[in-house]
Amino acid sequence: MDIRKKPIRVGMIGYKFMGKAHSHALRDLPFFFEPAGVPVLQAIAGRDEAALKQSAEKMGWSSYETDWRRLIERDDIDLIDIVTPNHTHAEMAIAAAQAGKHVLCEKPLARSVAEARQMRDAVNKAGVIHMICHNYRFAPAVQFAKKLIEQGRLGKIYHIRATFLQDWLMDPEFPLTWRLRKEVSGSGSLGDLGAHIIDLARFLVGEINEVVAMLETFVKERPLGEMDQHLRGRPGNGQRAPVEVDDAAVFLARFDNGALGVFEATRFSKGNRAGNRFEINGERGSLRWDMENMNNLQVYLDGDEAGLQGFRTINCTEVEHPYAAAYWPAGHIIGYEHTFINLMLELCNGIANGCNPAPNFEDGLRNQLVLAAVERSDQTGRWVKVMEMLD
Ligand code: SOE
Repeated sequence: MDIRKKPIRVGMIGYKFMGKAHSHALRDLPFFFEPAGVPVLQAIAGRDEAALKQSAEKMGWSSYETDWRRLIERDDIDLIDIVTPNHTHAEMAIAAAQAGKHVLCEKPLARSVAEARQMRDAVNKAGVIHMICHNYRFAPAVQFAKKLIEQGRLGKIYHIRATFLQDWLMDPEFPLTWRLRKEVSGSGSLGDLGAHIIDLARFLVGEINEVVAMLETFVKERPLGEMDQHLRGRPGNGQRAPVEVDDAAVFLARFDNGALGVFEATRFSKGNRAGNRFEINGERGSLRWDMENMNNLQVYLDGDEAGLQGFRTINCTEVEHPYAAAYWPAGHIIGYEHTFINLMLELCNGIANGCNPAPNFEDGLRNQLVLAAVERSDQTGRWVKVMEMLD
């Protein structure tokens, strides 16, 4: 490590799917970029010692703790990275902030507005740097879309249509994984997938003012068990329990700037594995992005001669595209894992330079307010103002 650079000693709580994505990003960050602060993979925490030891060795962590509280108490840790299920986020993030650690937290920030607010207040009170892991913002094509919008190339924005479509939970015999247990996850597809497209919409279009929504749970009961997207874990044990969260969330939104949004987050969209897509229409142009083809941005801009008008595909791997120059020569694409590296760059620079990156806990809270408004609208059958949810 370059000794002129500030080391950022990381303690990560959790070590599974997101643990792998974060560990990889932290390790690869100084390989591709010159961050002002260089992450040091100091320790991970989890409960199962054998699995923890194996993961620490495989992912390159120097040590481990079987109690996350002990990790937070250690004075050789600067940043706590939370990659555990949603019900643990608030307690861990608040304890980390109170111990003076910077905090990175997986999405959704919390299970409720009340928890998210306490988390936001705790990091503000402690004066630590905080960030929420909405990684899709950091795809070069999404950042380039933001640049085009900010440059005014699309003019006034009228519409966003955003979806996050999956199908891995459609089998009614798929067990009641933690993502389907309300007390653990807070909500279903809404918080898991909807939170991502709400973040993209807030980033690209602006604040959502009000929503009207429908939630649906297609499979009302599932066997008890715990499995992940790769079908690893414990299959159902025969005993069944009710599903208390949504399988699908569909809502309309009106933005503060007058734009209209149509959102769909579902786990019941056969054939769609990670259909995280948006289309934005402005007065002078339109943009389209699809995560499964994440290097490309489809761009339509007024000005082309009649007969040649249409969407063009920009492969966002040129030096002009955000983050792209740090990787490979133009045309040599990057993937899902690189969105996390780009996010870690902003976090480590933020910590080293003492300025808070985005999206942070303030964004996490704003996102949570939209999630809550969607739920309230589904329950009441009326339009709900996002700010109503702060009361
Ligand atoms: C599962 O539905 C999941 O892994 C989400 O939890 C992630 O946030 C999303 O990026 C992919 O799908």
